[in-house]
Amino acid sequence: MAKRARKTSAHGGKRRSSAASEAQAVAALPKIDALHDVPAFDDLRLDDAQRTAFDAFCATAEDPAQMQLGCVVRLDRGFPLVATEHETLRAEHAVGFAKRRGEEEVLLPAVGDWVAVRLAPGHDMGVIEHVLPRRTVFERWRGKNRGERQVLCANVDTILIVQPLGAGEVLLGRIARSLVLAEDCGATPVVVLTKADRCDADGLARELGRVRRLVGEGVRVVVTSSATGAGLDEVRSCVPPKTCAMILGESGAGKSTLLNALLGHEALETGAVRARDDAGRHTTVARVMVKLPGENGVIADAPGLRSLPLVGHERGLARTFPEVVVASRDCRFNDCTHTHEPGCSVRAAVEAGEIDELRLEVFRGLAEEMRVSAQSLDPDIHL
Ligand SMILES: Nc1nc2c(ncn2[C@@H]2O[C@H](COP(=O)(O)OP(=O)(O)OP(=O)(O)O)[C@@H](O)[C@H]2O)c(=O)[nH]1
Ligand SMILES: [Mg+2]
Ligand SMILES: [Zn+2]
Repeated sequence: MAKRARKTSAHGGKRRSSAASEAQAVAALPKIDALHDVPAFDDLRLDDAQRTAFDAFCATAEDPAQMQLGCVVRLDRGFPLVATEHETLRAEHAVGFAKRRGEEEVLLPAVGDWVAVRLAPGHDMGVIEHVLPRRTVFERWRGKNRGERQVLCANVDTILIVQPLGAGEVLLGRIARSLVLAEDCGATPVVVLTKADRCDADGLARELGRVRRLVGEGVRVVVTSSATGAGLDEVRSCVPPKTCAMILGESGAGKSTLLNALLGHEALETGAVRARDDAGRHTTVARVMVKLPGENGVIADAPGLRSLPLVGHERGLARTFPEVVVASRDCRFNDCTHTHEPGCSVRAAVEAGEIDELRLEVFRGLAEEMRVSAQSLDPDIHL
């Protein structure tokens, strides 16, 4: 079993039974040597602010010589795998992370995070002491719990929004919601329509037309089939070297299968969908980053997400529907919902053919959801 670098780990100092079960958990983790396609330190981009923050942290740390700079490239049942300049190692969280949990917001490391990790001499397990500032962060609100957010990927450049073809209509509402979240965090969205082999030419043209109408000209749409290999090079071209993309979509959408096709071998586990409704069975549980072969970047796989609530994502909404926001500046009422109000310049723009009615409809749905969610989070806010 791995020796700990310090006694002051988040899991340390507890009753023996919990220490023993933690030891079991660590022993059950995939062995580093058995993992393939794990990104190395040089595959990931560190910006100057992050480097400076690491140096500043080391300047105040005990035994700075033990500190290494690394990137979290996997999370298996909560245990981070960290790629440092010198090696790739398992790590746990310093005790501070556990203590502060539940009080103020704590930066628990997510996949993609740059961290300061301590490795004491003679130990093979590191301790993450600090999470460095994030360039971008993709997070989602979980359930109805006030203030509970889950970071899915840090320092992400591109969000690959996956929707499967060949199982009824592509869900435009889901794509729109994903666009808002991607834009909100400052990542570039790309829509990836998977399983094109399940769809005939007419069906494909129809679905592509619907998606195009929704996303407009500014967003790239890629059609792929992991069965025939179609569209794979186009996906690769969305992930240039030193960039990180995250794949986002419902369970069964074909995310892990697409990654395997891009890698050229079965690196990630995949699962059958239910014949009845094409839903997946949440095959992927770990958060895993893989390095694409050749001159390409890194993609983070993630478990399928059923819900993507919109809470306070006004910036993302405005970036996704800029024409609606611009037109709404001339509405008579500040809080115009662009449904029935007199003097609504957004509806006027739709009537004049300047704004697509479909886009306005989707915008209204998402804006209304955000008004409601803001009220349920804070009853004192009435929008
Ligand atoms: N026909 C066809 N089937 C596909 C394609 N891609 C994936 N599938 C099938 O879709 C099912 C689900 O694929 P996964 O890759 O496990 O889906 P996932 O999005 O990773 O699902 P979770 O890990 O549960 O979130 C599997 O049975 C795949 O074989 C494709 O391009 N064509
Ligand atoms: Mg999967
Ligand atoms: Zn209006």
